[in-house]
Amino acid sequence: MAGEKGSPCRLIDTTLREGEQFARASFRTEDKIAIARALDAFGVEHLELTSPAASPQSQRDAQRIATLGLEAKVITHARCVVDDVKAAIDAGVHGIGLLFATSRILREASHGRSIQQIIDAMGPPIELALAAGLETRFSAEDAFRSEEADLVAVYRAAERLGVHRVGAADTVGIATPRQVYALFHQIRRNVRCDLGFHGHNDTGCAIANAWEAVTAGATHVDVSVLGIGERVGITSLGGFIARMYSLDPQGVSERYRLGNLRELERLVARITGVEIPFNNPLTGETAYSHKAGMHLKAMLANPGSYEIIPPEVFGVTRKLIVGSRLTGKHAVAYRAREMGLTFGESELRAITARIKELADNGQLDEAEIDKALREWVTG
Ligand code: HCA
Ligand code: CU
Repeated sequence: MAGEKGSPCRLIDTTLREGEQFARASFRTEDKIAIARALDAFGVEHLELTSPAASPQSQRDAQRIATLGLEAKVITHARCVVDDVKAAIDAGVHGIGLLFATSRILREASHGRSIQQIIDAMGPPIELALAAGLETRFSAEDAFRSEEADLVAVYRAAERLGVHRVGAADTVGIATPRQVYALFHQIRRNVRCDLGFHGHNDTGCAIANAWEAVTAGATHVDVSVLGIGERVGITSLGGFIARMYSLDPQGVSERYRLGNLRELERLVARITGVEIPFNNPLTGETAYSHKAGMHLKAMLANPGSYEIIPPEVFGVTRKLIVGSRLTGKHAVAYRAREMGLTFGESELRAITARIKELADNGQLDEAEIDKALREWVTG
């Protein structure tokens, strides 16, 4: 295991960097502090902030967050140029995440440098960051549209300079899990330093891709709360926690304060003015809703039947939807029992049939179900 006990990797939460690039985010200083504290309480290992060189307020905020005394290491993002590194050093952060785009399309559209020119340009900023004692990462932007040989050349050069970590970013969300595994496997064979993955979710693969990176040897994964970031965002903290928890419940429980996830997501949703998606892993409104009669029957016998992660761990509650046309007699009997009513087998069949008939005109909510059951009894 590459990470510390209980986790196969370390989480770099970038809600305050990638997340600030989300269309609806415009964080005030107090928002950033609240988010940083909540992430720290949850237990992420690193917090990544917007480059202090981005704006005067970004510089002041980075300085402020770096001195909050958080357990998490506070790092900033930065272009791979000396002035940006100086701004990060002045902010007093623990580490810096430098990057250069390596794909042809971004080299042409963005910075206009060849691979050799990138290698030449990365020396001074990396050396400055290392000399200042910063934990230093060098990442290739758009790695999955870059030539593998170019990536290896750039990473080897970064490692020779002494970086602590290299990173590969799926900037446009194009990678498949298999491609991520294959590339990370190759990078792992070529450099010995730590290795990070950052992946966008344009095709819905960000969580799977992050996990494949870890499987192939990544030591660090970028996440953000609710996955917020450019376009549709990146690997979400909650989704990635679900992925890891399903594979190692004990380790993940020991490492993170899982009961805090929901409040953390609510905080970021409130600040950015978005709803938590109904199908958000673990905490979405329907994440623990069960409806079909066959499912309800098995759930009543054993909740593990259709839940891989107990909702209590995340402080959320299960919902059994009894009043649909898909319901079954076990579900109806369960609701009746809760109301203190018991029915014999044939009566139960009849009342179930009645509920299905009623629900054909629209799903019954709890009050309507209860009314139907009571009316059945009173005739
Ligand atoms: C960006 C690009 C980035 C960087 C990722 C990284 C990406 O918005 O600056 O630093 O590894 O997706 O490539 O977010
Ligand atoms: Cu990104």
